[in-house]
Amino acid sequence: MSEKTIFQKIIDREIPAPLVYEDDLVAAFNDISPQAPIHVLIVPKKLIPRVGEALAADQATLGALLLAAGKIAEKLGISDRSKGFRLVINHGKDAGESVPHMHVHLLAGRSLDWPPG
Ligand code: D5M
Repeated sequence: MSEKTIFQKIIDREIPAPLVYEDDLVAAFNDISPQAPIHVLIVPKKLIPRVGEALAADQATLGALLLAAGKIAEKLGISDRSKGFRLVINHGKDAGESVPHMHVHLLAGRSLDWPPG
């Protein structure tokens, strides 16, 4: 059995982190190193190391991640088109992945550059 990821420890309540959102399949908490005024990480409770390694059996979990993003945005008052938010998933070295437990970054609260760096 490999070592739990830092996100698994948060989900299993072994490391304290207030949850912004939780349902049967996903949990969300604030990023420790925020890149925008709002920076939430939405994480599957069952480990998927990275999005490109997700299986057909993970389909419901992948959908739950995006549905959770919409609910969190609504709760935070950023779902109106006059505000808005960005979702980011980093897969691998070139994308800057640092935690091998798939997660969706929800970024908002400022104007975000495009293309990303
Ligand atoms: O993003 C991994 C993200 O995880 C990065 O933005 C920092 C964040 N992080 C790392 N440890 C923690 C803890 N303990 N709490 C909250 N956020 C954390 P990646 O896409 O892999 O580069």
